[in-house]
Amino acid sequence: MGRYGGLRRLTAFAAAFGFAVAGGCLTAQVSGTGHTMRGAGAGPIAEKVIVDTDIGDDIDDVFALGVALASPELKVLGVTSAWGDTELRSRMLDRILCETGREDVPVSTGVSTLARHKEGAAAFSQAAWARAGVERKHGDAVAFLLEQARAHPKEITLIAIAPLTNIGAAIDRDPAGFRMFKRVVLMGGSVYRGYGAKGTPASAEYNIAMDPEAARKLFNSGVPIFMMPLDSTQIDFGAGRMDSLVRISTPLTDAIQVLTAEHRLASEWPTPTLFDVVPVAYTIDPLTCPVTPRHIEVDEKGYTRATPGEPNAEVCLEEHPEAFYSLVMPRLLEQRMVGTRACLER
Ligand SMILES: [Ca+2]
Repeated sequence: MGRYGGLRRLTAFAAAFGFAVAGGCLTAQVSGTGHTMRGAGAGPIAEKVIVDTDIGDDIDDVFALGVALASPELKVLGVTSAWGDTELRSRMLDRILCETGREDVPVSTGVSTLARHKEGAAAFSQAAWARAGVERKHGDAVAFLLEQARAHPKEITLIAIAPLTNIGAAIDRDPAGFRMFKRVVLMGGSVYRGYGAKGTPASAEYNIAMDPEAARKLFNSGVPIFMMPLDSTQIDFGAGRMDSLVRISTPLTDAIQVLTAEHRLASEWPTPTLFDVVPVAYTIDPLTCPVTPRHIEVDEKGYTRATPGEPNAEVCLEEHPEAFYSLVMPRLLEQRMVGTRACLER
């Protein structure tokens, strides 16, 4: 998810928790030596992943998807849209995949939750860019998740960067099929640190709080969980790194700039916070966010507390911005993903 990037989220939570996103300048090198991209065929077999995303609200999902697509260590089997206007999210995903020449990656539409909540003006901050894409029909995300899990038993990492509604629905529909996922790596929860600087008490984090029941189903599903909560994901992109994207022009970096501008107009956040990129980076290299076992309980308001008991999640509790950016920045700046077709609705 995101931070409470949109006004909807702000009005819902900011007053309650009084957060202020840390705006500190991080000093990681743009091009580190710790994480270099392995060439095709040079490393181990690529990890099969599916990304479940609420792209279009906050800005971090487009970074997360871009890094996943630009990483030869990952084989993206598909992308599923989650939460809110899932059809429009799928249309946005189609456009990104078209622009980057990755139309081989199938897009499926998740459970719409438009009936459940009112969309605020900022909820789909990137709707203009999304609506310019070509409209078409998509398959059902829940069916796709279960088909893929059964087709590749214990091989797929599900990267969950949205409210967990699709995942809850998949568990309801076919719990044994869902257990065929190798693991879920999620951005979600808040164990000790809430929204804001270190020391801020735990928050009801958005991806969990929007659908706590689905989160509980996931934590009880029996699938190994790797959890990247607010404690480790409030990593500011910063003005300097935004500027570095301006110095090149690829379909992905151009899209990020326009989408960041759209998001800024809607949310007034100056620079992106890369919450959702942390689980992608972790999936590529676990040293970017080392985990420790915890027993996590999800309450009905969406708090995720560490309580005594048998561990049910591996949790990254500290951010590691230097390792994170040494992996992320070369992928953004050195990729040259280019599509060959027109991607806009005429
Ligand atoms: Ca998200």
